[in-house]
Amino acid sequence: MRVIVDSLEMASNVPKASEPPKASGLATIAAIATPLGRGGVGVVRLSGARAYDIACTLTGKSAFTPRMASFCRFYQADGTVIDEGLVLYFKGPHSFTGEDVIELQGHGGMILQNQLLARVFELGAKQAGAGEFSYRAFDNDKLDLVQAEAIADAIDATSAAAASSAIRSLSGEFSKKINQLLEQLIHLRLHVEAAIDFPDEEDVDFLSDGVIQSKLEQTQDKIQQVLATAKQGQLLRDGIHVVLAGRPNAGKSSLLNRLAGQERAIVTDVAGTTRDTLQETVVLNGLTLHLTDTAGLRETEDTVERIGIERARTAITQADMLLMVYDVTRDLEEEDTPLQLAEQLFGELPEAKRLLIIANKSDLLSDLLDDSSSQIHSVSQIAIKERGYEQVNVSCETGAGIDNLVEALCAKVGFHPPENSLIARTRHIDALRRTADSLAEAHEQLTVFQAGELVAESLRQAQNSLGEITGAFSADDLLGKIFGSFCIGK
Ligand SMILES: Nc1nc2c(ncn2[C@@H]2O[C@H](COP(=O)(O)OP(=O)(O)OP(=O)(O)O)[C@@H](O)[C@H]2O)c(=O)[nH]1
Ligand SMILES: [Mg+2]
Repeated sequence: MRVIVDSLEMASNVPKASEPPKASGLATIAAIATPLGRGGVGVVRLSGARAYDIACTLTGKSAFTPRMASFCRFYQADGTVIDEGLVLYFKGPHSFTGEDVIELQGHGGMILQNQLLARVFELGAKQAGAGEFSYRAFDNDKLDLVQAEAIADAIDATSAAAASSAIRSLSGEFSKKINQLLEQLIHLRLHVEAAIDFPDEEDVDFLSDGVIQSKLEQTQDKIQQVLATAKQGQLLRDGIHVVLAGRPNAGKSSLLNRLAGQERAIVTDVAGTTRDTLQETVVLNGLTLHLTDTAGLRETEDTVERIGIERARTAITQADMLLMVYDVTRDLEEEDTPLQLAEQLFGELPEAKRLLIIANKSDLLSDLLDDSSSQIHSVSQIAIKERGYEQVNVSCETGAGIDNLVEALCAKVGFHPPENSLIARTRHIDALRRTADSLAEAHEQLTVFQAGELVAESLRQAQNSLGEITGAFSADDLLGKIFGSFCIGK
């Protein structure tokens, strides 16, 4: 990029538009594209048919060269200078949105940026809505839906792995997989339609000669592969909600602090220390964990503690994963098995895939090994394993076992991101599942009933569901939902 410093033009602040306004139904939009606050540089971005003229009037320059940076002053209508900085011009369709785009790179300060934006509005631009730049890029076929979503996901990424996966999706890797599948489906549909239109051609029954069935099965396999990749991508993007629950004094807050690597929650030996729920997000082994520490579960007359326990119960019902923390010394003394304890605490035993039993204070266990508690321990361990549950022994005091806990957590949710993972959303998984369901239906209609018309219909539905992912068949309300969650200026 070359910086053109045109001092002569800088000196002249006579508003001058160099090109006639282009006809366009869409307003020219503008927004501050960088976070508002103190910063070296702040960017106001414009897109639309009038962006170029607005930049000319704002700077008093008569022309900008596409893809070159020009150093300019930005003027108010009365000729006073608002700020100075670079103007970048991307001529449509060779721009992010596909329209003419101007970027005004001034100084990053709230007052300056707002003054610049207000001036741009005065010259005819309109405030951009959330995600409106990206929507225009989508509308002008510069991006498909998966890529547009990947922009928002890259911005919001909470881990390095999520960010690089989002960038891979943005570069079109995920879309390519979906498009290859769509192509495969379209071929399959053509075969089926031909078999319906030309039954028993040359004594061959296309529906039952096995070719369509094997192509269909190949497509089903591919969908399952993409679904597996997408599930990893969704875990990468969204992480999981983990609730730490248990009796008072079990060490829940100590565990939160251990996992967070800082003294986030108050820890004391007073039972009932934690009253309210407390959230902390951490990234461990590449997986984002949204942790919630809760009040210890017990009967109490204390009003504040009771409200805390109610909140704990709400958090428990909403968790992807429950860590039931128990004090291994105390519960062994009471001859209480961890599964009985979990049942008592949660009303019923949660599903095995949602529960991880954390035996805390294992550093104190050695003092107990000469009594019967070690026996109880191993008996309860067998019961836990037999019923598909898992227990991890930790010491929040020493940090022992914490790595095993994180590994067990990743294994439980099936998180093992491949080297080149791609970011994905619940929406994509839902569409892939519906595609897989329609293909399964098609398979049944083909192999059990040889019902060509119904096979064709199921394949059509499969294609529609799959097409939703990249936006080939997306409804307007879905688009509104997707772009509405973007930040302004993107
Ligand atoms: N020896 C030992 N003590 C621990 C361990 N973990 C926690 N403690 C102690 O146990 C006590 C209770 O710990 P907390 O983390 O406050 O327990 P909690 O489950 O959050 O308790 P409430 O907030 O009251 O429900 C504190 O004195 C901790 O120092 C551990 O692994 N080993
Ligand atoms: Mg606590």
